[in-house]
Amino acid sequence: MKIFINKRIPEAGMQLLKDANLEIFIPEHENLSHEEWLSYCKSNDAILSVGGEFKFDKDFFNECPNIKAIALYSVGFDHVDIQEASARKIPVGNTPDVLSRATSDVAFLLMQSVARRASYNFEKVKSGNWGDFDPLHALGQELYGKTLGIFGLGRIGYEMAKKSKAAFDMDIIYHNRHRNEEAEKNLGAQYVSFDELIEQSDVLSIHANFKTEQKDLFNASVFDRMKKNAIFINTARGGFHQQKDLYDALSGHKIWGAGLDVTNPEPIFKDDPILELSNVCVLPHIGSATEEARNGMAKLAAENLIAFSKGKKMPACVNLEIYS
Ligand code: 8YV
Repeated sequence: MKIFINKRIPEAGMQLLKDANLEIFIPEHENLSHEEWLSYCKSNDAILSVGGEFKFDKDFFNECPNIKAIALYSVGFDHVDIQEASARKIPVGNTPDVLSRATSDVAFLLMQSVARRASYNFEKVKSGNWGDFDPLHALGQELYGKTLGIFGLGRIGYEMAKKSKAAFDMDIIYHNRHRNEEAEKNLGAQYVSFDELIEQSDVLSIHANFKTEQKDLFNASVFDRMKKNAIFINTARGGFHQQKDLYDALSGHKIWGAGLDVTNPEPIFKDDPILELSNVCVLPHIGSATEEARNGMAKLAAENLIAFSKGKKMPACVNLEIYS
């Protein structure tokens, strides 16, 4: 089985693939054009796919009939048409669990950074404008006992809720497709409607899997209904928020601030006005960027392909229905 890997991944995963004697192809340069991407997909049997810039849509599957398995180097699979893959019996593996701590750490970091106005203060210091001590200037807000609203309480959301409860004794409310009994039992999390979530949260943090129909779900009408002191955190997918509406809400001080590890579009343009705002903290999609998480992702992606090569079920498969 010939595997195409579009970008180098940590050695922990490469070693597993080599030990399993799988043939690996990695292009010499990493910023592939769409044509190069397609030509490599056509000449290999499986792909270990890093990043979300190339879509696995119907056209892809029609053009690359050789691809028999897809191992994503991500937990998110919004760039894959799962129905199409399943119709062709192509297993799609992802990397859940191993990045939950790292990604929720970034949400937690952003929550505190925004609450304590880290970007604003950091810029002041960098520009040589430390300033005199002023009892009234650059005051942040404390998170103790505040309400954290989680949109999508799965593995990452649970870790975020756990940390916030332990550190700041925050009250956890959540909105999700399913009730999360573990979070209700262990963290006292309370299930609420979407409207209640946006109206009651002091911090609103998104941790759901993104679906196309959720594009711009967090838009002007949502920001208008949030508390004036609310902090909006998105570490999931930029598509969830309408960035112009978020800009208006932030510049008009309709909400306190926002922490983004994902943007819309992504990457964000240097001249995007949102970067000018002092109540925003933007990171370049580094949620899973720890050695531990990336090693775990590399190993799990490799294990998914190794299992496939042996005719076994992928250990982390998004479309398990293909095995029934
Ligand atoms: C990945 C992510 O690093 O797992 C995800 O869904 O967003 C990140 O952890 C990124 O998608 C690169 O593949």
